[in-house]
Amino acid sequence: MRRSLVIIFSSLFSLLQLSAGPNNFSPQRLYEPIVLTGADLPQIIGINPQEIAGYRFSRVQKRWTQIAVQVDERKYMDLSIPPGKRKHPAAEYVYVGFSGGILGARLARDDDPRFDKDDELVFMLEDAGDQASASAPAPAGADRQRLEIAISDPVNGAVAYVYLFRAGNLMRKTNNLVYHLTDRREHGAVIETDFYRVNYSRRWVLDQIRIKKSLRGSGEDLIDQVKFRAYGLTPQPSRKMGMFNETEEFWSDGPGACKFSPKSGCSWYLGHKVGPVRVIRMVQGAASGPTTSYFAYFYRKMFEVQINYRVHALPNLWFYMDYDPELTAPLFFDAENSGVKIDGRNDAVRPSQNQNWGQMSSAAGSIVTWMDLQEFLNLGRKLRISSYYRDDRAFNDLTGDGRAIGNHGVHLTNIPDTDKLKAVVARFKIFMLQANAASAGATIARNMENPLRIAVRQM
Ligand SMILES: [Ca+2]
Ligand SMILES: [Ca+2]
Ligand SMILES: [Ca+2]
Ligand SMILES: [Ca+2]
Repeated sequence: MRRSLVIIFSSLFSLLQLSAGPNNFSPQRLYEPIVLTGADLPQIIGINPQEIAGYRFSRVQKRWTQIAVQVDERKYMDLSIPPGKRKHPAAEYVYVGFSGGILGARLARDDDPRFDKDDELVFMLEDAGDQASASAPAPAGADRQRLEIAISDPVNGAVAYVYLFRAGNLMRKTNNLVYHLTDRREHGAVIETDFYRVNYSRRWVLDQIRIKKSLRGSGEDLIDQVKFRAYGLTPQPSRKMGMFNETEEFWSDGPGACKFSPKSGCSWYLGHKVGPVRVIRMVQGAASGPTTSYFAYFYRKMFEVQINYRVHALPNLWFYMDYDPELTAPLFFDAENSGVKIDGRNDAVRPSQNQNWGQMSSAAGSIVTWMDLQEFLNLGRKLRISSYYRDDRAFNDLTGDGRAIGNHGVHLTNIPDTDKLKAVVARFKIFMLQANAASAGATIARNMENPLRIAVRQM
């Protein structure tokens, strides 16, 4: 008995060794995309993006399987307000090939229609496979030459491989991604993958996150809104404006008047792109920060928001999650607190020195938020970032449902003037987890701090 168990274990072990593929990465790692620029892939600069095809190899089956690969062409553009006048200077890499949007034809195509050094190539780590020997014949319809991309995890040493081939007339593999514009004036939209669905009711207002049954969620909406506050959490007396603060709704088109955008609004829509691997959505402007931009990237089981921040000096800024009051027994976790009841009654949470992750787990699904505010920290010693937590059904911050449910995020104070050509870049990522997930934020934060390593080799 014992002997046969040993045999089973050792043959399992050799199978595991044979499949060096994505099985050896942590489940949280497999949420990540691999984003490479042309500068990372000089071997394929100059080829037509339509001709790039990606494959994984199975050593057990001795077989290639095509995977979804996306090329997003980019160009560096002047986005100053007013255009060319440099009162609010800005220049940014923007994605081209967008439909609609205020920049119109300027975003229609890249200056160089081939794959160039600032264009991005994207695929999912989850789709990677085993290493193929140089003598393995190319897949049908592809050139013999190939580019081997080895992806390794510095946290646990796992390795997996993706191969790029030049192939003219293949059908291309895609993930199932949907972008559906629901409000033309405010650019509301639904974005959907096989595993989750989010809703923007307005340009800056993200007000639904639903985790589907395929990821062991219930499909119910988990959040009230993703919230931003400038000046005060609630309106504060101001000599010029009366009672005043700014919110994610103000940065959409009001209530209140903004004079900065070309259409006298508070922000405007640059466009969106749906590709085989990810959806990109771009918004520019946040009231008196008219060159602040909000880029969002939606992948299979997570999404990422990048804020390019350019604003005059600001005394107070908050960014936080606010949950749906109907969730069943939700719990909050961060680096200092574990299993705090989100029930609309305040909790004695320990402030987190390491404010970069938070988690909400509920019977309808769980999410981990992770933030990178390093470029804000680099702005000098006067600026302070502290963790923000508030669970108080009697507190009304005046957007959404009027209750503070498990609010967690950050409070920045004494932000200096950043209204300059080069933005202060902040990123936050939202990972979708199954119902009642155990605390996973520390693993995710460790992964984010130890990014995957890439080695490229022509064969
Ligand atoms: Ca380009
Ligand atoms: Ca190009
Ligand atoms: Ca509570
Ligand atoms: Ca609320």
